[in-house]
Amino acid sequence: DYTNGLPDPSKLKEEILAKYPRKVAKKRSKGMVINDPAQSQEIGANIRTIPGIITQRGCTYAGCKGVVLGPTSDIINLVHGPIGCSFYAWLTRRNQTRPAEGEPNFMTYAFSTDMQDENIVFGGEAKLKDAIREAYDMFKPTSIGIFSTCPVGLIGDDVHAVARDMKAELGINIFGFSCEGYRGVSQSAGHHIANNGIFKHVVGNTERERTGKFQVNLMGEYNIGGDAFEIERIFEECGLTLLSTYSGNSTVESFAYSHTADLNMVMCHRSINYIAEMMEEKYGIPWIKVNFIGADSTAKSLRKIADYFGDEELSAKVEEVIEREQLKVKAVAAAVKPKVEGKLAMMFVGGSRAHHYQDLFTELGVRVVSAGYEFAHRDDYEGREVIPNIKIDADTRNIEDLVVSKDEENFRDDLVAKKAELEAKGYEFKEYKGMMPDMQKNSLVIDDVNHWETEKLIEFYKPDLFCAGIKEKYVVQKYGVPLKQLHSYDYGGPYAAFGGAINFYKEMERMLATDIWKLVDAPWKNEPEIVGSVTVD
Ligand code: CFM
Ligand code: HCA
Repeated sequence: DYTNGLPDPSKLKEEILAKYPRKVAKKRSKGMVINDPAQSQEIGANIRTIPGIITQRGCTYAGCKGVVLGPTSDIINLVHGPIGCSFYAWLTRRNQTRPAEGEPNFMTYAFSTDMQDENIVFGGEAKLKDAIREAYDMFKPTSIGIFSTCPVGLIGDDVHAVARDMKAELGINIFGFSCEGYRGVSQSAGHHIANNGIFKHVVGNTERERTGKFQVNLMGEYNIGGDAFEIERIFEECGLTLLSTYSGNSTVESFAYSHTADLNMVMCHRSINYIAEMMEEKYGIPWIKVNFIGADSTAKSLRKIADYFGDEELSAKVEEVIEREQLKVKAVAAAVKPKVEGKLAMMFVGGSRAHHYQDLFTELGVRVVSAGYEFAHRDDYEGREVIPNIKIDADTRNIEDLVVSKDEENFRDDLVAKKAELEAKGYEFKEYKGMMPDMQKNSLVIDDVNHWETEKLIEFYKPDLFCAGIKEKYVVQKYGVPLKQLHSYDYGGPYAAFGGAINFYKEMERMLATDIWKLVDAPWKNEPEIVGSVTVD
């Protein structure tokens, strides 16, 4: 309970809301919840940002091109639009890849049609076709994805028709995404569009002979700062065969045969769950939730995977790896914890990490006083329900019992309503837990936090650490509060799995066990306006 020794967050909420016009205050009020894990609370999430508010959110194009398809090395991701959308998305997400010997890596390039005024006026389809031909001639890729930016949607270029024509002309896989930035309320819409496109155009295109006893896909692990490399190491040591990762250190080639896996493991709450659900429905591959952020969560997830397969040898191997790794992890935690315990942290990140990274802080005894997502949906906050772990008939692949509403808003309610019915038929149920049930009473949960609220939070809590992204970093640091980027990890990482936990603890020691930040004075306190002068020789 954070009331103990900490100011009452309802005062802060009141103060923030008092500044807004009445209608805005009403809307923002729903997005700010004083947490009580014992209650079933609702939060306003996945709601359009009010114009004029400085949000952290990104756009649909960012979610589709940058997030989901971005970390895939063997596809040419061609942006159809003016050059800015390409240039500003070029290598800004810190995902890494290690292509196999002789395999291409197109991730370091920025491919764009570089539309000009005349293409906006007269249409850009011809230019797009030329760009595809040029990219094909130069790089001979096996697939090309086309990403629509806002102007493309406004002028009505048909990227899907172009993709079909060019696929016929060149004989490689070419597909388009209507992921114009303005669609939806955030990058979340872009994830969904990307999922649908990959499922339709890639998944199931090839078959593959079995290469391991336990074949798995890892979904929602994007290899930021090399996270996937550490997870891959652990899987290998446990004897799990990783067919494909969506999409960190990944290839379109592996997406194409990923439907031959035995199990999908879903890590990110909000970017790839759609493919997991579609694969379950079409191919009968069950999915479970996992989390490899935090050493204890990693151990828990490995045990969950072993339990799923119910194989003694695998379980023994998993226990061996956990024991060996935890020995190293616990030694570092024991050294760092006394130096950082009791410090206050807050985190506002994406649609998943603001939840998962709390496990690392718990391991160090750091208190998370406030947290929120940029674009997550209500489930990712409130989720306390369990959803069925469907046992699918291997022969008939019969999953008819699962057919519930496909309407995303009602999906979970329908599942819950069906729970008793399904239980009676022998289905097992699995956990799908959001952030709120995992957070302390009276912590402040805020969706789509904005610039003004961030300032108020800092003044109110005077946190020892703020976790967010590049847009917040320098403003927060000028307040004398260190900011750790949980999107890019700044220059650090990996932070996933056991080796990652050790790196994170050490980073927290560097950032929290020092008073240097308290010496920083916001420059605008003394000098609200900086007047510069330029001398030209
Ligand atoms: Fe999933 Fe991600 Fe996240 Fe996300 Fe993102 Fe990201 Fe993120 Mo930045 S896929 S929701 S859209 S875990 S890019 S790797 S860090 S906001 S919390
Ligand atoms: C995105 C990508 C981003 C941005 C990170 C940041 C990422 O949303 O388009 O704002 O620092 O992780 O790279 O989330």
